[in-house]
This record gives sequence, structure tokens and C-alpha cells, in this order.
Amino acid sequence: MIDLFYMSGFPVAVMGLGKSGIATARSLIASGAEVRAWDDNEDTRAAARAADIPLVDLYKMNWDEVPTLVLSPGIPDRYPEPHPVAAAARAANIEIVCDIELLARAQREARYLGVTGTNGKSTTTALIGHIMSLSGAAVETGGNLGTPALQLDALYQDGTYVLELSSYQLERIYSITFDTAVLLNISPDHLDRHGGLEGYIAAKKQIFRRQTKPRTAVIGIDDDYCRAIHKALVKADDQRVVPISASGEAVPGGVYVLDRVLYDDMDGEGFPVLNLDEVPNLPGRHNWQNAAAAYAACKAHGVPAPVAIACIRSFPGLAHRQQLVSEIDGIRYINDSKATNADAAAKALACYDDIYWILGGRAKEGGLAGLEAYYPKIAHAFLIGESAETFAKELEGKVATHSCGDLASAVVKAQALAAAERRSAPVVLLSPACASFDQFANFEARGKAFIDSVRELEKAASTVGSSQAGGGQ
Ligand code: UMA
Repeated sequence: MIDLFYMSGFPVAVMGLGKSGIATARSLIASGAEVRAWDDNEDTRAAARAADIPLVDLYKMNWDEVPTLVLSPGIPDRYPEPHPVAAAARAANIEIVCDIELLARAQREARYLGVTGTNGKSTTTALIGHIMSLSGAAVETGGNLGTPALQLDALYQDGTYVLELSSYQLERIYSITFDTAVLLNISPDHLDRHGGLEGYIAAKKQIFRRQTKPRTAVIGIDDDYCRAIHKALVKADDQRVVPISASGEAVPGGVYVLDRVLYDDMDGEGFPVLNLDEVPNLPGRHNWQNAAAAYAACKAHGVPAPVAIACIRSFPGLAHRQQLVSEIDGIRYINDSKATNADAAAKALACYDDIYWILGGRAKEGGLAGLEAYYPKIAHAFLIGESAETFAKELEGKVATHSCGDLASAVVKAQALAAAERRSAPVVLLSPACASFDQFANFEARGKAFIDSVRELEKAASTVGSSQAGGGQ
């Protein structure tokens, strides 16, 4: 937990008591601040009360009493419309910050490595954290990835905070100049929250704010928005700029992927460093971009290149994102429960052939639109959840489907069919293209249920295996 010593004795308001708000309130209380916390959800308030977090109705707050509002990242202060508490604080000229700003004010001597982008930022952040910690550096990894910033440990001047940053958080951070900053890619997302695409891009660009040499900007150049930002950074010549690409072209001065091989031209030598086929936990072009970014960022941050490469090879992958759960009798079981929309499912479908696809749940707008190109690779689709009927109609005549109701039945049916059909590279893939809320608390619970079902299959396979071995003696 971070000691927010400079807040000792000062009043502070905390709005939103989810993951980041609770961690913020706890750090502030432990640091001696006078906390006034609130959440719109009654159950959340009850839980906070039980945890001895002092609640004050911030709708009735006299803002003359408090100089700072820590607003949870998910709560808007401008678009689509300001939350009433944020609006009142702004009208009273109260500063509105997020938890990461409080971390920066407490840990002024530490180094900071930030990662943002529309897609891939969690994997890249986790990969960088993995590389840096295995390389022996003092490192704490968190932020949007899951561990709230104020729950991390103190590091001081010898350590690096590796932080995943959402556009929501970047808008409320003022005091960090990132030693190494990564912008992976930009595609339209969260537009309502930023008043449109321009606002979203402006938030993402904050990650490079105030950087001067030798600080480094690592930037993906595979989309038009980031290409334009890259051009502007190169022209301004403020910081070192390292372009990265996974689109199959050599990038002078950067890190790029050609024919499934990662190349390093950061020092102008353009040599191959890693065959990406040897990294099973980073499958697909989108993950190659993540690997390129992580390699470039770690090298810029002082990790020797061979160490970074060795650590990329040993990356275990992130749970619920194309996570290889098991291989049983030649069938691979992949948990991609985080794929809650068609775009995300497309990334996984692109990576495999002979797919036994488990999908469904609470459908998103657009359903399965955009996935048609992958249908020839799908051996069979197993439908779960409330979208089953709609998806069955959408897939009719294109992909063979089976309505399974729940996930456990889908895993059993997919295994049986994959075993019977004996295709060359069978993969049972949970990549639902839907939210989980119709049957599960969240995507993590859905992924865990998939893993549990696969473990059952493992047990059954080992029982059959040992009884066959026993029978042969
Ligand atoms: N709340 C209100 N009033 C409102 C809206 C929300 O009181 O009008 C309360 C809710 O009742 C709830 C709390 O605010 O108790 C939720 O706050 P939050 O939405 O900011 O979520 P946290 O639980 O604090 O989690 C946040 C990040 N969530 C968001 O940015 C939406 C988590 O990122 C992050 O892991 C966590 O802090 C720790 O840093 C998640 C996310 O979905 C993964 N991020 C978005 C993304 O990746 O696209 C940005």
C-alpha cells in the first residue's frame, strides 16, 4: 500500500468505491487523511461502512471544506455528462484526480513506464512487468490492469511502476512524466466519454506529455491515428521515438515483425531477435504488436535485449485472453473469455484452424458482424446463454451449430465432437463474443468455469489412461 504522507491531516473526497476507490480510501485513511467517501450504490456503501470507510453524502458536500476530489475512472466528469458530484466540485474549482495521480505525488523519485492503447494494453503491461521483474529490476505492475495503483508497494528511486493506463485515467493524471511511454494503437472506443474521437485521441496522447530525451515514446504505427501522432512526435523531436509495427514491413529505427520474426532496428542494425512461432502464449498478429512494444519499451528502459527475449519466451500469458488451458489427446483448450464482443473474438478466430467454437451470452450490438471471414475455419459452433437462438439464426447455413445451454455442457459436447472428427489441429475455443452477465458474475467467472470443465476432462482422460495402462499389464 502506498503511504500518501502529504495528505496527512488534509480533508479529501473519494467518489466511487469500486476497486480503485476502496484502495484509495484505504491508503488515505492509513496515511492520516480525513476521508469523505461516497458511492451511488447502496450495497457498495454498506460494504464500505462495514470496512470502516467514513461515508459522507458528497451530493450535500460543502466544497469549501475539501481541496481534492478523487473520482473513480469509470465516473464521468465531462462527457457524456458530468456526474453531479464532479460537476459540483468543478464549479467550486476543486481539483479532480485519479488514484494514479496520488501515487505519483507520493512516489516522486520512482521511475514510470506507462502503457496505453485501445487494444492489447493489458497483455503488453503484464508482459513488460514479467520481463522487468525477471530481469531483476524492482518493479510494481498495476493500474487499469487490475491492481489499483495505491495497492502497489512503495519503490522510491530504485524502482519502476509499470502501469496500464486507460484514457479515463490519463485525463486525470498531471504529475507523471513517463520515462518510457507506450501507445500501442488507436481505434474508436469510449467516444461518448471523451466527447468524440478527437477527445479520445487527446487523452491517449497525454502519455507522452512533457517527455524529453532520453525519455522514450514507443508507438505503434499500424493505424492511421497513431501514424499521425508518430509523425508529429518525430517532427517535434522532444523525446526518443521508437516506432513499432506488426504489419509486415521493416520500420527504420524501430522494432517490427517480418515473416513471424521480431526484428530490432533500434540501434540501426536491423537484426532478427525472436521467432514468434516459439512463443505459444502470444499467438496472432495483435500479440506480435504487443511483443514488439514490450521488447522496445524494456530495452529503452535498460533491460538487456537478450534478457528481454528470454523473458518474452517464458511469458505465461494473461488469464482469460487466449489462455492455453490444456492439451488433452491432441485437442487444445483455449480460454478467451475476455472476448466480450465480435472484434475481440475475431482476434482469436484468426489464430487457429479446426475450431470448435464456444460462444454466446448477452449479445452486444452488431452480434457476430465482421466474423464471416473466419467461418470456414470453424468445425462446429456450440451456443450458450441468452443469445443462443439469435446466433443460431445468424449462423444458419454458414456454420454447423449446437445449442448447449450452459458452458459445462458445451465443453463436453465440443470435446466429444473434436475427438470423433480427428481433424489435424483441433482447438476447443471459448471466445464468446458476448458479455457474460446472463450466466456469470463477470468474464473472469466465465473463464474459470471453462477451466474447471477442462480440468474435469483432464481427470477423465488420466483415469482412462491409467485404466488402459493397468489393463495392459
Ligand atoms: N459509481 C458511482 N456512480 C456512478 C458510476 C459508478 O458511484 O455514476 C461507482 C460504482 O457503484 C462502483 C464504482 O463507482 O462502486 C466503480 O468505479 P469504476 O467504474 O471506476 O471501477 P473500479 O472498480 O474502480 O475499477 C477501475 C477501472 N474501471 C474502469 O475504468 C471502468 C478498472 O479497469 C481497473 O482495473 C481498476 O479501476 C483498478 O485500477 C477496468 C476497465 O474496464 C478493467 N477499464 C476500462 C477499459 O479497460 O476499457 C477503462
